[in-house]
Amino acid sequence: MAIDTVARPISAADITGPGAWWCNGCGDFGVTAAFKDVLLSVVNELGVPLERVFIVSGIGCSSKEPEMLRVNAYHGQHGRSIPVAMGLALANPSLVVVDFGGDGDTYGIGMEHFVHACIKNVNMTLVVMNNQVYGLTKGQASPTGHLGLKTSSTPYGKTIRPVNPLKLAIAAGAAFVARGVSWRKKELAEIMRMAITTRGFSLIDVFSPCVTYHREPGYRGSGAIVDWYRLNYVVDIKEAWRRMQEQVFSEEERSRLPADYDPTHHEAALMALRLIEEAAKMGREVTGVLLINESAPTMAEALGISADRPPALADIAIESNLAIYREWLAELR
Ligand SMILES: Cc1ncc(C[n+]2csc(CCOP(=O)(O)OP(=O)(O)O)c2C)c(N)n1
Ligand code: SF4
Ligand SMILES: [Mg+2]
Repeated sequence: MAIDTVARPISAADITGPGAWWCNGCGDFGVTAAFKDVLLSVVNELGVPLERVFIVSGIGCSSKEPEMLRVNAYHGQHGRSIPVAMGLALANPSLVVVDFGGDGDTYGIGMEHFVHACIKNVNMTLVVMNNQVYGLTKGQASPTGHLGLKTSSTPYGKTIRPVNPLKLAIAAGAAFVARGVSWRKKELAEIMRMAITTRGFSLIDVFSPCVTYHREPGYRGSGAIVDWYRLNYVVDIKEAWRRMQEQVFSEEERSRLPADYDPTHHEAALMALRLIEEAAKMGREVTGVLLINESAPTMAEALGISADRPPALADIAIESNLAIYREWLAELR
């Protein structure tokens, strides 16, 4: 979809798309609502023209995000949205590139792209709507499905341990690593704003419940799955730091670490990884902003690509470049 410049300020109606076929109560509605708020503030407050925002997606329920919005977008193939996003970020570094994926999309078929995007520090934001299942294909367990999760593909409960995308992103050198939840819109929007304004690769893994295929014993009916997450599954990183620091870190370590959890601290990666491990022992997953570290060059910077002379806008016509093309040909002879 190609979007023309619209006069600022823009309203929610300007960025609302035709809508996706999502079940009533799907967590992905919450992710959309948060992102729309962010888009309004990116355009109206930060002054980024709407046509400089580009969103991409793969295939899945979550990947129908472009249909929920009216922005420049590319709805691609299952697991392959990250290479497209990477191409956009390199071809025109002045774009705000946001990729919406699913947990199967990103951490299954698209896993190698995900890890390399972290390592290469592509300047983009990846929002993964993590519901622990393959929603679009009727609810098989995904790589993030927790141990014991019963689905159509794991009728006796999942026995293969889940992937932890936060640990992978931290270890692979992402600039920004966070987890949001779809039912807390304000907090999720704040995380998205921070991710978009961080230079480098940003991962936001969002628990976005599938109300149709994610079932937990004792939690019946739509809305119950949110209760399951709230009561049994998530723990905020700040809270985890307060509650667990004594059991996880030695006195000597605590003496040099901040009193409150700080994602910008130079040892935040270490703190986050150890708290994730400790929470996992109790069957819990951490949420919140875990890491912000803008010290590494982005992929575009490492390649010498600048926003002032974006490759996408370079004039490569033969007539305009005849002299240099002749020079190159002469070198090859
Ligand atoms: C190459 C390829 N393999 C498999 C599929 C089938 N397929 C479509 S969506 C999907 C999984 C979707 O799960 P997820 O990425 O978690 O998104 P959700 O629907 O849960 O939001 C699969 C396996 C496909 N479309 N293309
Ligand atoms: S199947 Fe699940 S993920 Fe897909 S729209 Fe319905 S609730 Fe959402
Ligand atoms: Mg999924």
